[in-house]
Amino acid sequence: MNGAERLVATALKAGIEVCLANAGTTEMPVLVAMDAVPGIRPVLCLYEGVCTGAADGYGRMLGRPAMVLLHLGPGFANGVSNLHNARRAGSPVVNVVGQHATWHIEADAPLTMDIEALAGTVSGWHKTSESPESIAHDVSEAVTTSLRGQISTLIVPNDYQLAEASNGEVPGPVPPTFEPVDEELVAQAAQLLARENKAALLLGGQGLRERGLRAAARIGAVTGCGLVTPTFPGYLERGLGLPDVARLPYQPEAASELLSQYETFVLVGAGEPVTFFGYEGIPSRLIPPDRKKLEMVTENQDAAEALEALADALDAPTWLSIAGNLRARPRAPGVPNGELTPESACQTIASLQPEGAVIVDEGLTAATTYYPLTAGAPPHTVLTVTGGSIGYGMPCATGAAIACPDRPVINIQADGSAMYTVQSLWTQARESLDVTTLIASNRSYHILKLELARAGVTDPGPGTLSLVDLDRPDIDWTQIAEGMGVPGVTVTTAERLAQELRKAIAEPGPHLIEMVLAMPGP
Ligand SMILES: Cc1ncc(C[n+]2csc(CCOP(=O)(O)OP(=O)(O)O)c2C)c(N)n1
Ligand SMILES: [Mg+2]
Repeated sequence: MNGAERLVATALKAGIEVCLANAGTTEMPVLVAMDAVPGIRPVLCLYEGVCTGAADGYGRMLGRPAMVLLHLGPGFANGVSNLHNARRAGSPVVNVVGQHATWHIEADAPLTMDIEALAGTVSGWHKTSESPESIAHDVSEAVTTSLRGQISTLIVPNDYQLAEASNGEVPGPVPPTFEPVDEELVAQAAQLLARENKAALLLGGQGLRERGLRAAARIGAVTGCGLVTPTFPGYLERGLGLPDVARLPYQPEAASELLSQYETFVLVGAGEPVTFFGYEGIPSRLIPPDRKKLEMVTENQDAAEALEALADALDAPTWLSIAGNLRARPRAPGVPNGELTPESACQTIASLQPEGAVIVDEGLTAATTYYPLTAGAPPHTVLTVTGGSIGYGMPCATGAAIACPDRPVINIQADGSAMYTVQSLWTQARESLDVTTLIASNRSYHILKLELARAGVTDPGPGTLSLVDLDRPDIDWTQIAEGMGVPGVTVTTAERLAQELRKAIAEPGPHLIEMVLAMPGP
């Protein structure tokens, strides 16, 4: 076997099932190895940000990595934005980046770049293979380290991919184990929550998956504490049968208001909430300094285990004794009629989303009212733009659909952000992925208009407007979709949206619905 074949064989043995690729000459041996060592599903993405965003969605859904194959430094650079979101989501991702042949690097050929430096900005582990023989161990280590919920990047020189590599046995990946939770902190948190009736649990990581949420619900039942998630959770399970976790609003005033009702905060898997930007006169940290705060887990501890220990320490009622109440919530109000606005669009989606849906939310301003409507929706999963780096939604939906082919994926997608990685549609069509993309077509970077108004620019000039409006020309979403093999349709009323959404959910394969939104006047 050559180095590239060893690479693929080791990845396969380590449980890699999918390779999201946009390769070039330096990765050619790996492309050939896909046939020499079959078993990994190769998926072509037409931009590296699609590869990395899809790997993020895949990793969030399954808790294990897809492999991303990228071309040298420039290819990696194109993928960094969505690797940034993946890092913030704690997604396991394994990048394999081709490097020039070792003897060619000194020639400083056009594509030569400091790949290690780039990799360091987003990777928890990165390495350049030092020989053809080391590739197998390197791949194994890359998978193992990614399973801690981080990005691993392996850079493999082209000559090592081509050279014969020994066929020695390769260790499989070692699944990570969490460190045990700190019993002293569990006892302190239990004491705080038992005597403080204005307390909140700030949940993140495993705390937002079913096991953690059940324990959080038990804690809520015995102490009356609030349950809160950061503004952009990586992965959150929600709906009937699960506790309703309040999501911190994006706007700092609204976030402060939500938090101001609590005197005490127990952080379990979430960091301390901060404002998105530095706004003059508003503190960066949203929890006022005089409130009590207790951080229960480190990155190496399991938030779900900590929540269970806390529930037990509080003698909380069993899950079975409270689960019935959580299944009795009413669904969102029914499908509205008339003009399509951000609010009526959200209501329609919340009313129709089926059980098991994966909601990829990059709806930005159009989706502000969506989340609160879904506490009583059938059980579903929500993925959000963890790192605030836009252009994540369509790739992430693509990866989630590859990971979970039996679940309908609904991508609530703002129009400006959609244009960053719109090539995702082509991969969705080619792979027959069950993704419904709902374009929130407000034909602007609306959030920037809101931020301008906040900054006191209430009457922006034509130069400013030309940089935040997406008109002249209007983007033709149905043509874009059709051009990439995805059936597309435009709707302007809530009832038409309902009709098309029902149809898209019922039919297999990808669909795109442009929701032309009526926006309030200036
Ligand atoms: C990679 C990246 N580039 C730029 C931005 C700045 N930015 C934040 S939101 C936004 C525009 C959002 O417009 P759209 O997606 O249409 O959502 P809307 O505001 O209309 O709801 C931009 C450019 C960003 N967050 N990330
Ligand atoms: Mg927009």
